Amino acid sequence: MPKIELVYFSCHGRVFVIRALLELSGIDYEDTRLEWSSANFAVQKDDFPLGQLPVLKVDGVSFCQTKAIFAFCQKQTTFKKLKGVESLKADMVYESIEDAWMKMLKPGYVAKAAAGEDITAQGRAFYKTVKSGAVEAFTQIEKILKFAKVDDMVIGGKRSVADLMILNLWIFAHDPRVNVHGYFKENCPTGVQVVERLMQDAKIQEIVAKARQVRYLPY
Ligand SMILES: N[C@@H](CCC(=O)N[C@@H](CS)C(=O)NCC(=O)O)C(=O)O
Repeated sequence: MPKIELVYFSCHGRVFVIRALLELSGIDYEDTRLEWSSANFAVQKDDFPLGQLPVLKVDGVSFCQTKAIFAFCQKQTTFKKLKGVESLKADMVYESIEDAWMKMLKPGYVAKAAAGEDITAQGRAFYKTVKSGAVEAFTQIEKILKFAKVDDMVIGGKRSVADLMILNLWIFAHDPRVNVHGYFKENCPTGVQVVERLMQDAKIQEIVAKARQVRYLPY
């Protein structure tokens, strides 16, 4: 097993599912968390392949790009292997959730950029805008879960990254700044069932309890 270090900020941002994957598979890795605006990040920025995070160091060699890191970590998991169509379905659900989530986030980034220099005003604009897109996003997620005939697991009997993506959205919705868990509950009841099923696992409960102590985004 190679020596793995995941370098990211001290928030969930792009890596909640990646950290959860590694932890649930019992993979020993160094979880390096830098402060968003810290001297530490500024000093190391030039050492990162494109000056951004996440970066995965494998036996000391750095790699960037969330999707590439995710794919690598997915190959290391101890999750039951999915068959062809199961894998297609899990990926379809995962990608659909990501699309709906990005559609909710993007106008928030536009509003944040237009809010001027004040970081508090930026945060306010971001979260207000994101909140206004939450019902549509969760309704869309429910639609794909229903289409995929999900009950309480995306692939019955096999945990997949699609289940973790739903948990990721649930954690995002419960972040006190985002605060859209009521919309999640109302508009994505199948997602709630998936989270409740995941939460029957003590390791997931531990991951969730720890995750809820951490901000989702740095602003
Ligand atoms: N395409 C890259 C984008 C990475 C990215 O935008 N990282 C942000 C944090 S989420 C970052 O490092 N921002 C700090 C900076 O650019 O100085 C990926 O998917 O990993």
